Amino acid sequence: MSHYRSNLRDLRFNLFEVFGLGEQLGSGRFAELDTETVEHMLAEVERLSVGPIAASYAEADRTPPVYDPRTFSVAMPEGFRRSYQAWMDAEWWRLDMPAEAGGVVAPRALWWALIELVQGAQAPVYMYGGGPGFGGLLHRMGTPEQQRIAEIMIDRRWGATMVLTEPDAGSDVGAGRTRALPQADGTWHIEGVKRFITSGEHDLSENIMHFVLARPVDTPGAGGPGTKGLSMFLVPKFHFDHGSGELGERNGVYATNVEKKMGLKVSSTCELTFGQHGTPAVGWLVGEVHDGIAQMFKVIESARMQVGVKAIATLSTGYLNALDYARQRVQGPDLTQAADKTAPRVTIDRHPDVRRILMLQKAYAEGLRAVYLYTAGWLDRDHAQGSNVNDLLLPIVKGVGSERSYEMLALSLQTLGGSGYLQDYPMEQYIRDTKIDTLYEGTTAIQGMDFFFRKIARDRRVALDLLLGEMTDFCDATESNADLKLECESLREGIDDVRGMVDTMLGWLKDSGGDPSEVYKIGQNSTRLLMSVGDLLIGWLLTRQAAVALDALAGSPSADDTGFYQGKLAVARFFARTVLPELTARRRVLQQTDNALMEIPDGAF
Ligand code: ST9
Ligand code: FAD
Repeated sequence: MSHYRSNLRDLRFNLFEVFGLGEQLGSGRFAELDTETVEHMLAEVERLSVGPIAASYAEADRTPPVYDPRTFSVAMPEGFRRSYQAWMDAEWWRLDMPAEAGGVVAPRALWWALIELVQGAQAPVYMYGGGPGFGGLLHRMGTPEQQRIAEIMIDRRWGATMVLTEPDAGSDVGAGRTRALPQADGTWHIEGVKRFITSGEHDLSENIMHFVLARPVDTPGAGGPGTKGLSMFLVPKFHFDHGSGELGERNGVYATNVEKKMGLKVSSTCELTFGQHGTPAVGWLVGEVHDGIAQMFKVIESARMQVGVKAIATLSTGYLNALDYARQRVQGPDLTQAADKTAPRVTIDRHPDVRRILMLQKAYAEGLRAVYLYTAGWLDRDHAQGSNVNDLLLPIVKGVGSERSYEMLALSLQTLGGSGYLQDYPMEQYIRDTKIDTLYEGTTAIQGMDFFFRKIARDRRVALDLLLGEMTDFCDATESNADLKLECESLREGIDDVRGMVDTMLGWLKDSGGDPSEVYKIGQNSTRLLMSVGDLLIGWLLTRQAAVALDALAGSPSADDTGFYQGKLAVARFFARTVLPELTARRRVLQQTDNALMEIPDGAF
């Protein structure tokens, strides 16, 4: 039986009933899609995910890729190869590519919904399969010759990587020392060592295109310090004919190590060495412009979304596995009959504490799903409205999505008691495979700082106010409904708490002009703010769902739908009562921040 428990019902509820996807279809940019086609896509990708994509999940963990240091090569496990091939052959990845590069234009929320299914089943299938997506991006950014290269990458399904990190340049990408030396023929020779490169070497595709950040030397006007001095280069594993795509000699980029990791073992994480084994690593400057960090952030934005959705997808299957178990496992009497040693034993989902952790998992799994779908939806709305709400929300999808999913997956495992600790169930692998999501693509601390400094302060809080305005409008329109009064009250308090936190932090930022140490107070609180806005968003979206569910219950839904909609009311109320009130305490903690933490002698830790 598949480890993967999908939640297509909730995906369809979000897409069609809450966010009105049906109204976007059949006209304008999505003229070629209708509801029936979209339903078919969802069902088909679910079938693939639960089936062949999930099939090798445990096997690929227990028998991970094998690295051969003599040939610098990596052999992938056979089961995983079949899962990967099933995804690539189905060609759904065309929905993420521009039409000019052979893509099919589709709403972003639909795309990410499909990717939740794939990643919940086995995320590395999507990660290794990212090559055509990189090709699509190259098609947008590259010169006409590079657009041809992009077509080759897509046609031949080449793999691709994003290559930023070095031993001394992790969060601080601008500390990178890998150099790019200009050649007379217009190419560049790349020299240096990169580390932790996902999909850096494997045998799933005939070629791998590395998208590498390096610092040009001997180049007027390029190559200064920090991230702004970095340029982006295409460095293929094998040279190839730029017209036909036919493979040529090996290029001088080699995987000189593959890391042994806590989880996500089937994803090869490589040290890549450029130009140090007797063969130059030849590269081409992307778009013939020295604009590397901005170009790489196009990839990073997509990858941050991917990482958040990966974590959220895993939490969802973790929760549904836990729920199945809790409905079957019989242990202990009902609490009201605890004194009666002859009382009948009940399934553990009757125990208040198990119900508490199940409902918390449901709240975050379904709430975060709504958050990423809402965020993706802004890409289509931003298109029309020109705001930055999608940018604002990316660190929430990535940072809050990964932190809460990891935290909640511990509760999924806990629900199974000792059995959860065994490899008989997928929980321990879920936890190991999800920990990475708080680390790569910018750690949570980096997401928190990005959220405050770039997405709120630098944006002069325009996007944030737009978002909080939508929440307030919702409360105005909904609070007269007695069934949602309590939820709306909690939301209003939460909005007020978030405004208070942001005002205080912006005040510190202003004061830091006179006293630079004031900025430390922001640094102590940026993750707190990120997590708090995440909780507020979840609370709001769960309440929006509850409003839709109330309307649906007023009709005559089927028995299954009745249970589903009642669940939406229950989870919104639970979150409003047990989580949102925490924002007031967090605001207090934030507002009483001083710099005592920074003044503690370093040796006192
Ligand atoms: C990694 C990979 O960890 C993990 C797994 C990958 C799996 C791959 C699978 C992918 C599958 C699918 C892919 C599809 C591909 C393509 C599809 C495409 C559609 N937003 O603040 P400043 C820019 S990889 C946008 O001064 P510092 C901006 O240009 C490793 N842009 O920064 C800015 O200039 P300006 C991941 C942003 O102090 C410039 O940077 N590593 C943003 O110099 C400088 O900004 C990390 O993520 C933003 N949010 O450097 C590193 N922020 O201001 C984490 C900055 O003029 N560290 N820019 O606009 C950081 O993010 C740091 O904060 C830093 C700091 C490096 C940006
Ligand atoms: P550090 O930057 O050393 O951070 C250590 C700690 O300090 C963290 O808690 C961090 O939050 C904190 N910290 C650091 N700087 C600050 C600051 N200014 N303010 C507050 N806190 C800070 N990279 C690629 O380029 N391509 C890939 O494909 C890729 N895949 C990866 C796959 C795996 C499995 C792993 C483990 C890493 C991968 N990475 C990749 C690298 C990844 O992006 C980095 O590990 C990550 O950005 C963090 O860098 P670091 O590990 O050097 O940690």
